[in-house]
Amino acid sequence: MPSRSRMSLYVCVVLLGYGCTVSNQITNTPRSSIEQRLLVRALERALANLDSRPFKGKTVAVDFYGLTADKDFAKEFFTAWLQSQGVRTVASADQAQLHLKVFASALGADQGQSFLGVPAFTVPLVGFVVPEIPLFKNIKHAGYAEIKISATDTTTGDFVNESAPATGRSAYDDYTVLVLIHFTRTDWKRRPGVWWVTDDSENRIRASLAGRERRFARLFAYYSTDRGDGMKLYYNPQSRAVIAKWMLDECGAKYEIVPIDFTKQEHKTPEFLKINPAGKLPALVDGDSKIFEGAAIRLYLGDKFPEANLAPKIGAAQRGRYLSLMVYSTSQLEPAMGDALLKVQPLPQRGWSEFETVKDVIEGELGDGPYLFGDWFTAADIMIGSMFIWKRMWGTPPERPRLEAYVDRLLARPAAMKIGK
Ligand SMILES: N[C@@H](CCC(=O)N[C@@H](CS)C(=O)NCC(=O)O)C(=O)O
Repeated sequence: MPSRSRMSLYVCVVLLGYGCTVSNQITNTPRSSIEQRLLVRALERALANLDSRPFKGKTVAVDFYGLTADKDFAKEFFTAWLQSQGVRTVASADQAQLHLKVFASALGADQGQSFLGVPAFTVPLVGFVVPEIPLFKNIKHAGYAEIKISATDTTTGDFVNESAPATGRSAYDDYTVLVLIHFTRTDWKRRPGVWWVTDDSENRIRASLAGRERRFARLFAYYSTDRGDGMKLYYNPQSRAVIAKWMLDECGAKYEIVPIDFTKQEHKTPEFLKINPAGKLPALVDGDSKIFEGAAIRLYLGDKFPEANLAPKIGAAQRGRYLSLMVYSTSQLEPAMGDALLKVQPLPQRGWSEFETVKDVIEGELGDGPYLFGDWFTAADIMIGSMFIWKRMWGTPPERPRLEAYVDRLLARPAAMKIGK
């Protein structure tokens, strides 16, 4: 007689064998609270891209047009924003200097879903309903707002100004991941947390996960999403391509390594120069996109893999500081460190500070850490951290203690860059 656990395993196998499905669908639904938040965020971001200066200090009357049920809310929201920008609004066009026609040509939220698992179905004859069992489910919600203002003079009726369309986007994704692990029934133990396991398998799992359960679940999530299949990283283990590889691995990306042999000048062949005209590594090819310069690769991947959460999104308050640190890394830190290691006297006219000053800046940005954005590890840590990791490998005397501790923390990450591998 099969045990209960075996029976349930049989049921799973039978269901998977017959009912497993992968589906992709886009739906439009009445506004859920997620969609409401997405709309408001997209609207805020579109407004942040609008130039209110032509209307500052003026008295305006607003007519708002939108092909959407959310138009009344959007009108009030827009009017409040105008007022916060120092624009006076009045209800009647007679009392206004300008008449603003505001077109919300797009204001909506979409939802896309991909599903891997057993869909809900009714067992024939018995009528028993088996509920949906997701092994993996990825729901992507996206908000979009586009706004354009056309202004006329209320006295003369003359057309005064038309703004360019300002757009805002927002996103919210959620995943369901079911991890099935089968162990023997003997010596079961309940541990706070997640697992029911036997003693020795528990030790093995705990050792390999070591507090990274969330990361483990994320790996499963990526399994069914776009992990960049088909991307190619042109690579040599003795080059800056190891930093690009670190970023790809932190993203959970799927990619192919194309080895480049420097001794055979493979990075100067006509084919490679079509990918990177500078004839250097790293270079990344993603479909029709060819990306060269390490910083560009990190920026590209940070945006391509929003699930990996390695970059503040466009429109987020931290985005500006993030971009600054990304660029600072190659335009100041790298050449300043190069000067120091090669004992070259830096010239301020060349656009970067001397290494000690750069270290002051980075220590200041790091603060109490552990990363440049506090607890949040981002691509900026890969950019800046990789330089100090590389410096340590160069074999120079230890850096300032705070920077050394930062390097230790970064090297403890499983995906951290490995020179020579
Ligand atoms: N700023 C470039 C530097 C690229 C670079 O200098 N790469 C070196 C390897 S670390 C290279 O390909 N050197 C070979 C050569 O220039 O011939 C980047 O970050 O991508």
